[in-house]
Amino acid sequence: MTMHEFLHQVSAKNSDQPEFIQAVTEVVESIWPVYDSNPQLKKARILDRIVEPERVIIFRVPWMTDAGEVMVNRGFRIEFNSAIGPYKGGLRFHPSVNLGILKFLGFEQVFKNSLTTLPMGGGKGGSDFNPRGRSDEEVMRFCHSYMLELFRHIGPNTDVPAGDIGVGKREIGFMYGMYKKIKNEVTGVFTGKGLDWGGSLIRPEATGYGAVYFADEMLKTRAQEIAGKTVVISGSGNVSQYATQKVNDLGGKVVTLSDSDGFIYDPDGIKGEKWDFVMDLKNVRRGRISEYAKEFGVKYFPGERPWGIPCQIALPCATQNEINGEEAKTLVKNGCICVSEGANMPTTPEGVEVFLGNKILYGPGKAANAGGVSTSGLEMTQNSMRLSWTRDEVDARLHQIMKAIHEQCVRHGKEGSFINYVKGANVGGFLKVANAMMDQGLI
Ligand code: NDP
Ligand code: 2IT
Repeated sequence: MTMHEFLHQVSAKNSDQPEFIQAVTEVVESIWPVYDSNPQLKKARILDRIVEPERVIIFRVPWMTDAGEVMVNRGFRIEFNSAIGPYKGGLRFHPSVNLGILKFLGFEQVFKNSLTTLPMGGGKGGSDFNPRGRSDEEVMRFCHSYMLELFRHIGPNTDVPAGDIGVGKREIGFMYGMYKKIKNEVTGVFTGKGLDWGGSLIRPEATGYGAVYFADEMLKTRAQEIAGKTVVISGSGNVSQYATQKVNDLGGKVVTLSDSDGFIYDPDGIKGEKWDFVMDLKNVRRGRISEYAKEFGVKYFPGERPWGIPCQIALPCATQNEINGEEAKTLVKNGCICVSEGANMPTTPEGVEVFLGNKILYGPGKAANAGGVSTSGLEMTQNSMRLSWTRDEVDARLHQIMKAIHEQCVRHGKEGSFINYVKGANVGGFLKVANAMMDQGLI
């Protein structure tokens, strides 16, 4: 079978799942030469098996609003691949969530987790529940109901969920609490837990910090550094907040943040009390980024994305397909030399082509944002040992893992003097999982 025949088959089988087809196409295009030259992998039909989740769980989540109205959402967990460890990956609560989006995220997670150097398989889950505007009590009732079904499918050695869009410490607390009550067990079944109940230092920071560490590693290959550079960031949630903090620590200047309603542009940099304001706005008051513009008298661009603002470094940290081909061209034209993806698949295939074609430093999400799940792996280790490492110890391990991921990308992605991080991440992530599947036979 040729690559095109294979991709055609995947598209035909999943025709209602464009994001999943997009993620599979990117991986398969990268790894095909390796796959095609290995008759054993082909005979074992590793690719046919790797694009099929081991298990998909879909369930009803009924809950009640504060006003007494009955609501029904759809819950999911995709247990994609356990060849190298328990299923591991976040839960997303967002109205756009559907089977195809979670399958794309679960598929990416398989390769990402493989790159982390830790023994974690890939999974993802979530719901089309929209937490926006809901009270804490409503969110609690939803999370409890969600866990009343999910509990039977997960476990500290089976499947370990965490956060993603719309799921942070609050939601994990409610879900973990219900799991503990039903199972009568205190275990590391979730990561991203609160510090007082089994969480790890640095886990909240890890994805944002990791994406900046990865950018730093990429820049070093061209004798460049973050200090003195202007950085454009999208989103204003967990990943964006700590990416901003780390850029500031390293002497760069972050000039934008966004949410789904628009972006703010602060040419003086989002730091100090301005960063504190964002933390309070987004994590305590759960308000909109437009309030930043009012508070500090800067420009707000409703309904727009920040990619038209000139920068040397771009960190997309909001959601999938948030940089299209035109926006990628604009970034490059304005002098952007480095893109490190905090979000999962934020760049469309046309955008990726622009970045690779212009040979800029382009770190795809499955490498650049792997610091989050890596630190989740470190949280699992601490839970198993029943002890907690210091902030410095976890941060040092995170930093070391990001360097190791970068090295794998260089090893598998070198094309002359250019490093194709897309190819490097996909081939590196694939080989470990494929070899593990070969060792375990036809299951
Ligand atoms: P949060 O929920 O904390 O923040 C998400 C941010 O992105 C918000 O500012 C949100 O704006 C914005 N956003 C979400 N959906 C859209 C959309 N459709 N269009 C425009 N803006 C949108 O999530 P995280 O920061 O945790 O996650 C951000 C990205 O990072 C996701 O792609 C996630 O998969 C990825 N990621 C997260 C990891 C983690 O550890 N949390 C690990 C690795 C990757 P609004 O409030 O208006 O919705
Ligand atoms: O996309 C991701 O890697 C995450 N949302 C984090 C997953 C995790 O298990 O920490």
